[in-house]
Formats: sequence, C-alpha cells, structure tokens
Amino acid sequence: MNYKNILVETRDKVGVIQLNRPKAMNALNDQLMDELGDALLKFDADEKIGCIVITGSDKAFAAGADISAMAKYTYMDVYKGEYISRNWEHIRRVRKPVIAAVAGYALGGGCELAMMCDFIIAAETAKFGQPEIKIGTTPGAGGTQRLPRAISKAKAMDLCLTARIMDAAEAERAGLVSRIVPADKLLDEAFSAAAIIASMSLPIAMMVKESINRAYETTLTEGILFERRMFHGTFGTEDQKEGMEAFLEKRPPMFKNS
Ligand code: CO8
Repeated sequence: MNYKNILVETRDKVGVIQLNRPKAMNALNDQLMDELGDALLKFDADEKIGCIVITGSDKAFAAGADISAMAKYTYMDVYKGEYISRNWEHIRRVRKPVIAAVAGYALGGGCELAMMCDFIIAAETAKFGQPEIKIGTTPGAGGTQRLPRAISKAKAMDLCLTARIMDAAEAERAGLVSRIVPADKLLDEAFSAAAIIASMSLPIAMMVKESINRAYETTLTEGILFERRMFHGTFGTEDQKEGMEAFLEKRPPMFKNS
C-alpha cells in the first residue's frame, strides 16, 4: 500500500507510525485509518519489530474523526461499515505492545485512538477530550467505554458531556497517561521506552499485554487464573530459562523470542 496520510519508519526494533495530515490536524479519515491499519498489521507480522510507536505532530496527535468526511453520511452508510467504522478495530488485533506518543490535541477519535494503544506518553502540550457532543454526536470508537475505565466515571461524564478539554497534567493525575515529558523530549522518551520493551523477549511481552488486557474483560478470579496460566506458560519458553540463568550468572540476557 502506498501511504499518503502517514509516515512509517523503523528504528532498530521499533516500528514508528506518524499520522501526517498537517492541514487537517491529523483528522482521521477512512484513507488514513486504512493506512494505519495496514502499517500496524505489517509491523505486527514483522519478526524484527518488538514494539510500535504511534505519534502525530507538535500541534495534534489527531483532532478526531474527519468531520468534513462524516458530515453527510447517513445511518446506513455508517451502519453497513462502508465508511468510518470499517477500519477502527485493526489496532485491537495488534499483539505487540503499542505506545501512543501524544503532543497537542488528542480529541474525539484521536483520544480514542490514543486509548486503544497500550499506554500513552504525553508531552506537556497534550490535550485530551471527547467533544463529539458539540457537533451533535457521541464518541464512537470506545470513548464512553475506555475513559471511565481509565479516569473514573465522574471525569468521563464531565469530559463527554461538557466537551471540556483536559490538559496533560490533569490527564496524568487521572491516570490516562503514564508519563509527561517536555514537548521536545517526547519522541526520545517514547523511543527509549519502546526500545526497552523491544529488548525484552517478544513472546513474554505479548503475554504481559494479553494478561493486562484480560483485566478489562473478565472477573478478578478468572483474570488471576488467566495470569497464572500465562505465568506457567512462560516456563515452556527458552527465554524464561535464559532470563533466569542470565540473572543468576550476573550477565545481560540474550533473548531469542522463543
Ligand atoms: N475533522 C476535519 N477537519 C478538522 C478537524 C476534524 N476533526 N479538526 C480540525 N480540522 C481542520 C479545521 O477544519 C481546519 O481546517 P481549515 O484550515 O481548512 O479551516 C484545520 O484543521 C485547523 O483547525 P482550526 O483552524 O480549527 O485550528 P484551531 O487551533 O483553531 O483549533 C481544534 C484546533 C480545537 C482541534 C479544532 O480544530 C477543533 O475543535 N476540531 C474538532 C475537534 C472535534 O470535534 N473532534 C471530534 C470529531 S468527531 C469524532 O472524532 C468521532 C470519532 C468516532 C469514531 C468512530 C469509529 C467507528
């Protein structure tokens, strides 16, 4: 696929996807989402990649779904999946860790896209919100579901009902972002976190991701059982043997992703 709305590069074992529609604040249209899905699934299938970073520009991670593209859609257009909803679930199929590096606006679908990533590193300039109510619609890609889980029902209601925009400091206090850094350090911070993850055993990192995501989908008892079985499963890997032996021999591990 020839990408027109994203830039893709590989930095050692890290796959980087930059949303790139600067004139529209990286508004997420179908073409961009198709390209993003394609790039994500390619990185996921690439044995050399251990972690993926999604980022935007200084001004905007993404200011939401593209309002100019959506304005005329009918219920049938969007319900049948031809437009808008056809390609938003790709990111959930990615099994490798995905970091969102957010500067500027992450609004509506942009905030939802960031929340679909495994964690968010924010620049001090980052701004989060679900302002869809102002344009006569609701969040449609998980905003009403992931926000209450991430930042509490009270704050989710506040943001989604008033369309208030939350700054990076508030987002960190509320638990939406894992760290905040000065804007000019954002990519360095995201790359170094991604490089650390990519230096681990990939299958073990995938198991950690799967286990944490399970916490959102099941009861505590079932989740703990799932985690226990994952933990047991690590003992069937070469990387568990290598990791523990390396610790005992006081040397860095040489993981083989097997
Ligand atoms: N869609 C299309 N164009 C946009 C969008 C957008 N979401 N956001 C900004 N732009 C465009 C503007 O129209 C403008 O274009 P032009 O220069 O041609 O007039 C350009 O980007 C720059 O924007 P502004 O001039 O408005 O810049 P400001 O710095 O004044 O304001 C804001 C920046 C605050 C980000 C402002 O542009 C804004 O409020 N944007 C809209 C935010 C919004 O409402 N987002 C939610 C959209 S709805 C949504 O995301 C639903 C997701 C559902 C997904 C469902 C999947 C199944």
